[in-house]
Amino acid sequence: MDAWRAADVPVLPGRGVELRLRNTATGKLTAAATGHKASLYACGITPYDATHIGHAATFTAWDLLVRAWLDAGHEVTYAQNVTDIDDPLLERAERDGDDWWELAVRETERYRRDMEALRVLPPTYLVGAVEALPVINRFAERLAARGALYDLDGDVYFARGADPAFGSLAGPETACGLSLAQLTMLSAERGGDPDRPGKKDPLDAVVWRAERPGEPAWDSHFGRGRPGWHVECAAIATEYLGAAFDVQAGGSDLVFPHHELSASHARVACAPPTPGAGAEGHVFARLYAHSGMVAYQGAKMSKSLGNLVFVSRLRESGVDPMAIRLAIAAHHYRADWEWTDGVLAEAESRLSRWRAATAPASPAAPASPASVVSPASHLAAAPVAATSAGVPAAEAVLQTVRERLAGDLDAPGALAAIDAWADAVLSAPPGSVQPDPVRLIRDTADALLGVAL
Ligand code: 5CA
Ligand code: ZN
Repeated sequence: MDAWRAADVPVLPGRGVELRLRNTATGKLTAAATGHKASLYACGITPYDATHIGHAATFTAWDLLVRAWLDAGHEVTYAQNVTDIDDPLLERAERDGDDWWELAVRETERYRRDMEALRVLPPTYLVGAVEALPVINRFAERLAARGALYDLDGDVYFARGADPAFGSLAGPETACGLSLAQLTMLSAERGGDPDRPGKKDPLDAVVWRAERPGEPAWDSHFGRGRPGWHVECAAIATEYLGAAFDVQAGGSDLVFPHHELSASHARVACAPPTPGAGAEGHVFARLYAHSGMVAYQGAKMSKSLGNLVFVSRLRESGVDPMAIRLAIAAHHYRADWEWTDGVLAEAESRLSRWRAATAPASPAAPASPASVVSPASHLAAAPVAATSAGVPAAEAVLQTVRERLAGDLDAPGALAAIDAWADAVLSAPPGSVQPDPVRLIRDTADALLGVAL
């Protein structure tokens, strides 16, 4: 399906620093790409109640990743799905007396507009589950050919016992270190059915769900029905990125069972000697990146609880999308945090200071009377060379921003470097900063943080 229009990305002088990310499976900082080509699969939305700030935080985190890769000279291939057929979507359509497909189309479009407004660069491939049904079916047939599937009253399950490496993302031996009991509990909470009688193992997952009365269904090798959730991402990721790729990304609520099962499906379906499996034998992602959960009013922002703050509503009420981006970037992508009016006010204050400092006739008076963010703490975090007027050199600011982002996407550290520059400019004598450094700071904020000033 169509993605959305890409914002222009200014080309920065020099070359970006190689990005390292914390791999959820190992807990270690790891090079996000190993060659010239870099590939990312990010789990996309289930199109109802999108785009809330939690979604926006997750997708802007992957946008920082893509921007860091581009800045370091990589050729980036980025695939993202849209889960436009699944239980939660059908349940919401049923609850509201809506047509499920109209709901999906409408919400996907809202998501596109929000991403564009936030200057999130579009994926190379935005792929809906429904349009990918032939891809998903081919993939599921490969699982069947490897003897990994079994039938339970017409539903088709993946036997996790078919994958000796099951648990290598979240299981007891990983940095997550989750016990079997914990994995089972998470599976029940997040769309699995560990208690269904007749399953070979509680953690086995549905690959093809037989048609139910009143539900949409499509023909397949397994009869009429619809695909499971994990097989959707396993099939789309390997179709568009190959059997082995660099990064699989999503919110921390997807670590288990979704990402574990997607990888497990892929290991079985694409096990070597499949052409395209990684040189070192790995299949699916080399690295798993997970973003923290954004809360609102004391609980994780979620469609099921309904405690949502929508990007579209904020925009309609006159909030600048760049302030939304800055509010998100003020938190490390792996942190859990809470959206409040104060978080937004702080971001609006930062945006007006940055704009005042980079205005054509800078330095100008800041638009807001007082900075909510303490400049002193940020000055300490930005060890950059200074010009004679005490303003850090723009090239040094760029270097600091690059280094902060390259170290596990430390966006708050990157903001601090620009804060230090902006605060110094705003307190320097008028006319002491030349247009070229101002332009470089604007380009830095735009190219690396997606913030147009
Ligand atoms: N379609 C599936 C993935 S294949 C899905 O999880 N859809 S979603 O709409 O529920 O979420 C889309 C992305 O936003 C996922 O990466 C999810 O982890 C992330 N997300 C959902 N809620 C939050 C939240 N409150 N904070 C941060 N990220 C969130
Ligand atoms: Zn997914």
